Amino acid sequence: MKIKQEVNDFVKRSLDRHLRLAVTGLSRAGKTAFITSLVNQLLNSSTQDNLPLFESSRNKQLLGAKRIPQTNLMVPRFDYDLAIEQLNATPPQWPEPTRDVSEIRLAIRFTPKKGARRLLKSTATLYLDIVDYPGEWLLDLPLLDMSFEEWSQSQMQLLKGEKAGSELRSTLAKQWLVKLNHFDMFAPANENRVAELAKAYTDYLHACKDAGLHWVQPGRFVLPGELIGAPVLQFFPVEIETDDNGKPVTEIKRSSGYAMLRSRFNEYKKKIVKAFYQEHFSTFDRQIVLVDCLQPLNSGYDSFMDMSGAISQLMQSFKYGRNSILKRLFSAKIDKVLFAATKADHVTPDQHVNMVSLLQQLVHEAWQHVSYEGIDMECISLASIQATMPGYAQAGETTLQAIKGTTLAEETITLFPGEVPPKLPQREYWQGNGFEFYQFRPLVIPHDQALPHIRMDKALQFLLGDKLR
Ligand SMILES: Nc1nc2c(ncn2[C@@H]2O[C@H](COP(=O)(O)OP(=O)(O)OP(=O)(O)O)[C@@H](O)[C@H]2O)c(=O)[nH]1
Ligand SMILES: [Mg+2]
Repeated sequence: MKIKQEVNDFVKRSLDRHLRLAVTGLSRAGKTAFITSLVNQLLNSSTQDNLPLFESSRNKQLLGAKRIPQTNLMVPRFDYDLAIEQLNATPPQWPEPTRDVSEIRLAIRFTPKKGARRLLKSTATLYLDIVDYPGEWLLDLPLLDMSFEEWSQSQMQLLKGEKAGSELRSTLAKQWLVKLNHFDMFAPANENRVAELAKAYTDYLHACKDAGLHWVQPGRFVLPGELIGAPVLQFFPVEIETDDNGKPVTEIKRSSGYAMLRSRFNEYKKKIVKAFYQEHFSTFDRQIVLVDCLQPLNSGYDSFMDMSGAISQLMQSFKYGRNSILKRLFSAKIDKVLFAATKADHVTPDQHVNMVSLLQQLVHEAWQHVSYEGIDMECISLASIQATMPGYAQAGETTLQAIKGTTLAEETITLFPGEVPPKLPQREYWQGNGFEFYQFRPLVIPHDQALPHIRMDKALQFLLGDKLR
């Protein structure tokens, strides 16, 4: 009896699997909504039938899922209960914005169907860690290969509007540049003065974000988490003349303001950027990148181009080639990356195809490179938490596809929000045309029902399907 039990335990252990799934996207892309829905769908999977595209759910292999304590005790817990509480409020509300990395762990029990596992007629468990982290952190990767001088020069070009598409930035940067002009970087360092200018620089980065721009560097300045006020987040680019080797032509005294900025920049690279890749990123097995294409379409050309740049930048983190920065830091593990255009319920179902092709274009260039490195990639559109219902509206004689939902101001409306361009739009697209994508509040859902969604099952199939066979 005892031996049988031991054999069973052994078999069970060898069938169990672990997977670390990372969820990222730029601010407001829909990360919290996605994780909340993913956890909710899995917790309800044994009793509800709303995941037809998720093979193990369709085949009734999923026995159930429960939350268990996470193993990484240094990272805050993803607050699933709070998110559900807010979605169940009267009227329902979207979960609060989140600002830092967090994680949650699920144990998913299933009946394996294939090969040896089937013969053993055992059940197995997939331990799934889901990690939520800001996509902005991935925008800092190129810093690792830059000196303070190089970084300063590249940022200055943006601040002064010398790079294509940087007009909006340069307008927002005007005041800060005036302040910088009064800063004598070769004089002995004055910490308070540096802190003051760094604060003004951070305000400028926030102004960029508020204006719909996503590509801000250093990324941690706008999402400081517990590092708020720390000197490692107090530096800024300066205008410096360099020689052919990229070294400043002026002699830099160790006590100068310039030396202080440079050493903080180097510290930021080491303690923040490098540490994130080594401590977090290197542990991920799979990645989903959430992209809100609709908000930049609403905001205009600059915002869209900026988002496009940020996505290409973000893709660099999946370049595992021989000469990549990442290769020097750790050996790659990620084998699947899913790109998902979120909030698909903001447009009519006939526009979902366009959402996917637009997203494919956004990631196209880097896509080719990544698939070359052997990572499996896919683009889909989804709504983690569906807030509208598809329907029809009458415009004179013609019947049009429409969506119906309740706005954040509690007004129920039926509308056709517009067409999503299937390709990267040209500047002219915004002239006259414009997009009007409304925000809707979540639907009222009975407490015992899983959250309504669009294609969460497809995402689950891509990300977990092969681990639950
Ligand atoms: N209609 C609809 N709106 C969504 C959906 N997912 C997210 N949203 C909207 O997008 C907003 C941002 O979603 P979050 O999930 O908080 O996004 P996030 O990426 O976690 O944002 P930060 O934590 O601020 O970076 C929500 O408050 C909703 O208004 C969805 O599936 N459908
Ligand atoms: Mg969030």
